[in-house]
Amino acid sequence: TPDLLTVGEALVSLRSAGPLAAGGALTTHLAGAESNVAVGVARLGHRAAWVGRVSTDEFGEFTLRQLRAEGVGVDGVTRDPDRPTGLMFLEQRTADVTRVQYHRAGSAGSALRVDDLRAPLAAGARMLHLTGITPALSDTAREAIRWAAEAAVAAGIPVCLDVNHRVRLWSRDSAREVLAPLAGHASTVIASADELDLVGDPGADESAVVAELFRRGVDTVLVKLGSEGARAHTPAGVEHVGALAVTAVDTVGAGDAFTAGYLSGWFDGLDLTGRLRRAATLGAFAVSSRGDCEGLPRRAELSLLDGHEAGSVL
Ligand code: KDG
Repeated sequence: TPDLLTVGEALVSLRSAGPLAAGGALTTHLAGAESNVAVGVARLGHRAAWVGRVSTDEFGEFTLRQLRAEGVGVDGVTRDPDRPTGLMFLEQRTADVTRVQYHRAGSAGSALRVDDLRAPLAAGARMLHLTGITPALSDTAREAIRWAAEAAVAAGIPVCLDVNHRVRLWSRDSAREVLAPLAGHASTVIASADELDLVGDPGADESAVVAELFRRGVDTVLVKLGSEGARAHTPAGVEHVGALAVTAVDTVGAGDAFTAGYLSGWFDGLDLTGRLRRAATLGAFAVSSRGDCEGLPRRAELSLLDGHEAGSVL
C-alpha cells in the first residue's frame, strides 16, 4: 500500500529560454500538479503512486520514464492509444514574465474516467491527494474525481484537496460549483488566499470559509501566501509559517512542493508546526531552482536550506 495515492493529468512542459515567436530551443520536462506532488513525496522516501491516463505516444513514454525514475508507482496508469499527451509551453518572455500556453484539449489525461481509478482506490493508501485541476478537464474526469473522493471517504482514506484554480480551464463560478461540494469530502484543504472562496460562498472571507469547511468535516485548512509563507487553520487555532529567505528563480511548482512537504510531514507523524516547516522548506527548494519538480530535495538534502528561515541572519 502506498503512503500517497494521487490522481491527475501529467503534462509534458516544453520550456523556452526566450520568446516562442522568435524560435530557438525547447527543453522537455515533466509537469502536472499531482505528479509534482508525487515526485516531491517520493524523493523524501515515502511510497507514492500516481494514476491517470497516459498516451502511448513518445511524450507518454517520457512521462512514465520520468515517474519511474523518481520511484513513483505507476502500476495503476491506463494507456490511451487514441489521444495525445497534453503539452504545456512555458515561454520565458522576459526575465520576469513567463507565459503559459496549454495544448491539452482532447488529451489522453483529460479522458480519465471512473473505471481507471477502481483498482488503485481498492489497493488503498494512507492519503489520497486531489486537485481542482482534474475536474476542469472533462465531464468524465470530473466524475472520476468525485467518485474517487467518495470512494476514499467510504474506505476510510483521508483526502487532501488543493484547490489549484486554473483560469485558462474554467471560470471561478464553474470551479466553485464543482470544488465546493468536493471540499466536503476532504480532511485537508489547501488554497491560495484568492482561491479560498472557490470552496465556500462567493466573496466569503477567510474565516467564514474556514468555519464552513470545519462544519463540513474538514480538519485542516492551509492558506498559501507565497513569499509571506502560509497560514494553517485547525479547530485548535491558527498557525503561521514564514517562507524561507531564498532567491526565487522560478515559482512554477512551488505550491505543489509546499503540499508535498506538508504531506511528507504528515506521513512522518510530525506535529502541525513540523509539517508547516517542511512545507515551507520544499516551497523554498522549488522556487530556487528551475523546473516544476527537478529541484525538490532528497531527504538528506532537507537541511541544505537550514539557516534560511525568514528573519534569520544568513
Ligand atoms: O502546479 C504547476 C502546474 O501549473 C503545472 O505543472 C501544470 O498541472 C499543471 C496545470 O494544469 O497547470
